[in-house]
Amino acid sequence: HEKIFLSDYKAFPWKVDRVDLTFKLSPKATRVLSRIAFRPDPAAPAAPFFLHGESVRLISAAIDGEPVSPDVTDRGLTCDVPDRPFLWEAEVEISPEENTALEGLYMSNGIFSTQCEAEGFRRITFYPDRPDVLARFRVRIESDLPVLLSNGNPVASGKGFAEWDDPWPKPAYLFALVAGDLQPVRDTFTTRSGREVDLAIWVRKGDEHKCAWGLESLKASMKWDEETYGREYQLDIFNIVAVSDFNAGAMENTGLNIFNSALVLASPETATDAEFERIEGVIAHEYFHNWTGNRVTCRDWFQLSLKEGLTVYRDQQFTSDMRSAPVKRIEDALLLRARQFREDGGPLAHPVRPESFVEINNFYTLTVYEKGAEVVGMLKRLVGDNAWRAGCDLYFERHDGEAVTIEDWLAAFADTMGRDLEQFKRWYSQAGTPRLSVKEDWDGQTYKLTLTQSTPPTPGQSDKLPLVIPVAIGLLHPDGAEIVGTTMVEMSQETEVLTYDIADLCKRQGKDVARPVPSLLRGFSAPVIVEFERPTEENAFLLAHDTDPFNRWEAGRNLSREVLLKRAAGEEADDAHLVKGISSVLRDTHLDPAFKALVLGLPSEDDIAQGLHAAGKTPDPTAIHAAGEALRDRIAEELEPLLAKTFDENQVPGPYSPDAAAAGKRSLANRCLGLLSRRDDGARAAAQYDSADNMTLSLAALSALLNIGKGDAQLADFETKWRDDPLVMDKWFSLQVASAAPEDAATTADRLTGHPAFNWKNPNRFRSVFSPLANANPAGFHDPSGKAYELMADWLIRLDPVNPSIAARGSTAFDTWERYDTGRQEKMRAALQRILDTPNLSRDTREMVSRILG
Ligand code: BAL
Ligand code: ZN
Repeated sequence: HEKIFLSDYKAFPWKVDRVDLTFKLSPKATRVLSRIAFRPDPAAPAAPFFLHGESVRLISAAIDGEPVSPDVTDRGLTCDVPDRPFLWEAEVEISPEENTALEGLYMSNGIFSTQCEAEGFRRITFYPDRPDVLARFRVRIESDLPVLLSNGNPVASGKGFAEWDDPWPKPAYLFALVAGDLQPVRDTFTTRSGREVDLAIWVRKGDEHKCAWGLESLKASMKWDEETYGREYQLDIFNIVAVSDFNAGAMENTGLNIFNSALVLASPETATDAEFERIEGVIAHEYFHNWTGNRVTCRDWFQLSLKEGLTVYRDQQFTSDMRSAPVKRIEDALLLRARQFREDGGPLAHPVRPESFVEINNFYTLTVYEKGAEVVGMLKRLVGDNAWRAGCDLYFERHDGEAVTIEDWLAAFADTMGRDLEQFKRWYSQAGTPRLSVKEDWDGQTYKLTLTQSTPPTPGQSDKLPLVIPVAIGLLHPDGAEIVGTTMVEMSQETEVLTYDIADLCKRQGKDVARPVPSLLRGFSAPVIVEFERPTEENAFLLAHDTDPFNRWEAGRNLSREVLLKRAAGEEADDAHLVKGISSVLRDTHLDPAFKALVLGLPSEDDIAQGLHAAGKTPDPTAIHAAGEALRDRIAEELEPLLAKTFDENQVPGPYSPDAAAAGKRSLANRCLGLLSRRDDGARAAAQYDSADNMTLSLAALSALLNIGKGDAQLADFETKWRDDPLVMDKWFSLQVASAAPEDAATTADRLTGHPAFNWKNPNRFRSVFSPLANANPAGFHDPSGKAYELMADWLIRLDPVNPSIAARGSTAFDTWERYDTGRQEKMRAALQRILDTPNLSRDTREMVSRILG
């Protein structure tokens, strides 16, 4: 399988003026007629005429009405073409029903649906399937199905057909088509220039009551993008379709977003608070792509983060504005550290803009998305709010309707600011998580901080250069007050020394001269790991006094992390500061319940494994799990009355609302419930399960029960109640794997794969068992028996020929093998080798497993 390189980029030698497509839909044999107007592009280098095409059967082709016989391979076709504008016509046949990979046109539960990003359009017809080829699409759909949708505006319809026209040139990856027996739930939005846009979410009959939140979120997103970025929507119609078989979360096709039903359908009875928040964020994300991705798109797939990092950053800003900014920042840092730092520190590490790939589907990663968003956030911190908005405006103005690069993006800011961003650009090309080590010097008068940056080697990149790192720093006086407020230090050298005349500062503020306590990387101002050994007392002090909410939380996290790191390595650790700190936070009436809930959450087991590995130790997942369980027992025992009081005080009366305040209270109460269940034998959880009128409460109660080895009756009740709701049943599957005792995790997952409702070809259901096995139950996945490794490999091998992209993604379960003891390493490598040795393994999985094995 050939590797594709960024450095090999060449423009396509033709422009496409128009694309006319006719679909004669049929599950087994859909005919697609294409009429494409090509025109030579004198600015592009000459090359043979090549159209991508995979799993499409060519019936006939013609140029300007004359039949032609192109050379067809399994990747596309070449053909002799005239040296002037010409009309290409082709008829092909495809089989949506046999398309289990869910790329191109496929069937999901009787609905025809498409997924074309990144390279799915070539499974629909022969086409220059690359994002820098933009064209106007007109689409005719012929079918007896009642609802026939495509991008843009509806222009004609009648019995058995509908026609759509998208006036905005777009790359093929944004093409979409949906046909089926769907019901619309409608609303409208009036744009700031006074145009009325018809909104609809299309669902299967019976799901109409789950659309209100999606529509609210969509309207809020449209308004926010007008107010925050001055970006207005251009079409008269915006459709969202919910489909139950979908590889990813959602897709931003112009005017016709297609969503995994899990990320759009919500009712209080079926979706948790976290899901409401996520749906709001993903609806916003896909909507924001209208400008960052669709109207200004990517020149090639190496530039993926140009649209994804920026759009994630924008959806993070949106959620911060709709909810709590500090809470959102902590949630984003948690995700980044848990998943992106893991990726960046292992065999799959790659830059935000990769330099090569075999299968682009394998690069829809945490690095491209989440680290990409951090890079955008750093850019904003460095240029400041005004230049940020001016730079964005310039970017949109310059490039509307174009396919561009990271260089074009940065040039908009360089030109706005008159500032060179060449060094900053290294964030896009250099992989690995930078370390920021900090040393203090104090002579009784002057306080010095020495910051040193370094980035460890990553596969294919041994030498690293210094980055531009915005480091937000504050200093606290030991009396708890701030003596230096948040200052943004722009680090660009390997080492920077910051000097503070503390004697003078203290005198001017009427304080005793004393060594200050530094609050570093406030607000998580850069995606780096701070290496700074602090006495436990100092973390306790910052947990009580830091004015920066992120670092206040971070200080609490440092306390629990220190205890867990030591205990998981078999060392003694005193947890008195931690318990006292949690107690003070719970008692503090000024703090937001959502924030308190985050402080009550302990670091994940993978986080501790990462920490031990970074310290040169071999993590033992079983010991890490045991340390976490013991610490939860301790906190529950020490703080039982306070937890009970907090639980009682954070009950939310009245009808359910997914707003941030109510969700924050439920989150805190549910954290307390999890701990209290260790003391009351599950009495409160059982009562909550019985009385719950929403999924947030019932699922938390069920989880609390399963975590203490109880809950069989409730689990059975849950199944009876929800057996006809697949999205809720996904939670039922997941929870059992996540909360299984480590030694039972593989057996539980194996048993669940035998459940009659385990439809493994449905990505959500497959993931409902295997994602928690890989991610939520590390001690179970790494059980020394190796049973979970075996099970995972068996299922990835089975899934690969059916859905390669999901199988390839699943293989990341093994990307930490290098961290562990030789016994586990050998078992993991054997599992990976077994996958690699499978005949006809997909390009997707082969690339991933080869990279993981190194
Ligand atoms: N473009 C793929 C789905 C998303 O990131 O929005
Ligand atoms: Zn996106």
